[in-house]
Amino acid sequence: MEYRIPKRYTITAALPYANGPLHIGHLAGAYLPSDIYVRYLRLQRRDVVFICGSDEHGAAITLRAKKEGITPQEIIEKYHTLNSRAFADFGISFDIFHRTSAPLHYDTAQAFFLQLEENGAFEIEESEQFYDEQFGQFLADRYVTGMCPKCGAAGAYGDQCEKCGSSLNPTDLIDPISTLSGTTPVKRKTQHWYLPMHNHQAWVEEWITSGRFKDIASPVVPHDASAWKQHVRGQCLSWIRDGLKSRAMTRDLDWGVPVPLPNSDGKVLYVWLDAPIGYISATRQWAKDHNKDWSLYWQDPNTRLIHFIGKDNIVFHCIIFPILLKAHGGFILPDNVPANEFLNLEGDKISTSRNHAVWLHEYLEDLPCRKDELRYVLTSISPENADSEFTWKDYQTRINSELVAILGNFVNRVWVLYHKYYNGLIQGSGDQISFHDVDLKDMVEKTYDSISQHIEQFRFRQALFEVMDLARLGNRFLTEKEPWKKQSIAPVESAHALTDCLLLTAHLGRLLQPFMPDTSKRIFGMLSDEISQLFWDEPIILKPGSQINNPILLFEKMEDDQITKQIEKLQQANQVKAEPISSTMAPLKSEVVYDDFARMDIRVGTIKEAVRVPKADKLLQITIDTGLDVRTVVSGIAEHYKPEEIIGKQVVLLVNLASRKLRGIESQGMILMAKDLQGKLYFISPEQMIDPGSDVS
Ligand code: B3M
Ligand code: ZN
Repeated sequence: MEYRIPKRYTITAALPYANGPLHIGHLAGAYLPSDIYVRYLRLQRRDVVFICGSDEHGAAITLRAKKEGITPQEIIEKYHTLNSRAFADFGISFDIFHRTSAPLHYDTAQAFFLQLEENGAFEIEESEQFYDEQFGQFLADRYVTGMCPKCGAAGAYGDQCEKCGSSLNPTDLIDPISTLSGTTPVKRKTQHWYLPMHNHQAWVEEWITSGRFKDIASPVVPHDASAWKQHVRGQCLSWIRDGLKSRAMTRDLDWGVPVPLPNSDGKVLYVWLDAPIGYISATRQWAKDHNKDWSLYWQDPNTRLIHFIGKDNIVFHCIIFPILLKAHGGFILPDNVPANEFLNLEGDKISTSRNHAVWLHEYLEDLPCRKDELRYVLTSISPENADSEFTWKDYQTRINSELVAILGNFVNRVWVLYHKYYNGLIQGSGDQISFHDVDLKDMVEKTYDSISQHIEQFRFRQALFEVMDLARLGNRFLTEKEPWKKQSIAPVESAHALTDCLLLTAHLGRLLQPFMPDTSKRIFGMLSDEISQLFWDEPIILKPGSQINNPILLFEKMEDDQITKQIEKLQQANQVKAEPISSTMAPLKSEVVYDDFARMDIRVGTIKEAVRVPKADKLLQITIDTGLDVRTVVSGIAEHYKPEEIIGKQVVLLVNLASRKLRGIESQGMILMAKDLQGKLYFISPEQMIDPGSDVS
């Protein structure tokens, strides 16, 4: 498909809820594909902005806060910090990782809502919503579960059934239960602003099916519906053929962007109205930081807007958000939404609640030098058009039999032979080396074209396979030319063959940049001190007579014990969730008098640092600001909390406990923890951040 290159690109990746850590399913679903695509566009010197951030509203956050006994604000602080650090450490190259709790987002979302209201985009409806009488609050979508009316699955949420993907309204559920109190909710009248999506049925259907949108100047790149993935268009069409229905765009919640209208106390924007506007507010923040005009990236038809998401977000990005953008007016619509399917893990769905996941921050702790290996494996098994499966054995096999045995081996052979015969001095004449072997040259050029086509069509695993095929070709070429045999009888031919291979490694380095940026950098570093990146169209200058550097091993083999450790870790994690430790309630202790209690000095403290105690699985060494001083406390919570998880948390501690040495560390005080019947430990924290040193009595 030939088309003019768009003037600029806005690439968004789904804003992860700030209510839990990232796992490999998130990476395979949206973040790795989008990062590959953006890195490629930058190498093509295209004007691109890569947008992401934390989705910090919605019932999922308040539910998690209630579960952990902390505030929603503490939840989002913890996970926004954890996730933004994990993305950065892993190398997902967002131009901005913003957040929907930012004031600029509130301004943007409320202005967007007011414009919709002014345009008459809403219908105000009074409806019956589920209400939890015990908690005295209306129940938003995720606060209600029940049997899915479509497929009969238990545990469907009020807005969506995870089993069959159906989008639901809470009142559709059979035998609904409040997730707050576990009781059957009652129905109460409440007023909300509804988006009458049926009024948009005609143009949405036209837009999704015919591929050319009529009454906005068609974007530079034809909205080629055929370029949309089959499963994406299929889900949209089934939604459309079901008939688009009105959907409430506000909720009765105390956590979210307040509705900016009179008589709307206690009402916030529906999270799926709020969050996609987070892409716009993030772009505004980025533009402010970089002196750019944000509107060019959202309101200029010469910009190509592409949303990278997982399949559970398709209708929100392909139908609801486009309707909102159109109803607001002046915005471009997504040109493509190349949603991925799901990644499964060791024969089961990845599940946060069952702790069945490979967490990104833990992977980076356990295997810090294996970022590109994970990028390689996840791209090779990317669920681009169907669910796929990650297993640690397959991870090991792909590293050892592909990265080590093919790519790493080829580059290493070239370097060893080049140093052996030429001491690393690049052979040839003229300003730069070029291919002697015409077939090899042709193959390389064809591969660039083919890889570009695949990437432009979001076929990243095929693109990566073709890079690896080029490395296989290099190994075959080297074996056929066998310079180690012919060096003495045909030195010129051998020099040509080895120099062709050297040039081929430079092309491999360039082609790998979107997929495995660290590996590319290492190949470039072996070739020359002057090359740190190679644009797609840039000539590769390797001067005859210049010196290549010493070889380094691109990849280490993955040993069995490393894999066994990861598999056991996953099994233990499942065990912890699957067989909760049953314990009885602690017996009542003997009576004390008030004076006994009055002698204890109990304060609120803020955790400033936390580290594991070497060779002590249960202990953390924690630095706490007690308001009186900053002190060290050793606490037996390492099997329940990771150090990075508790930074910034406020705790209650006994500050006048006689200090004692634990594993050689002076511990001054004791943090008070609650232990539930399953043996899990919980912090006792004030309901909001208060002064360290506040007295507890
Ligand atoms: N946070 C859903 C998710 O994390 C939602 C994406 C919002 S993108 C605007 O799956
Ligand atoms: Zn269902």
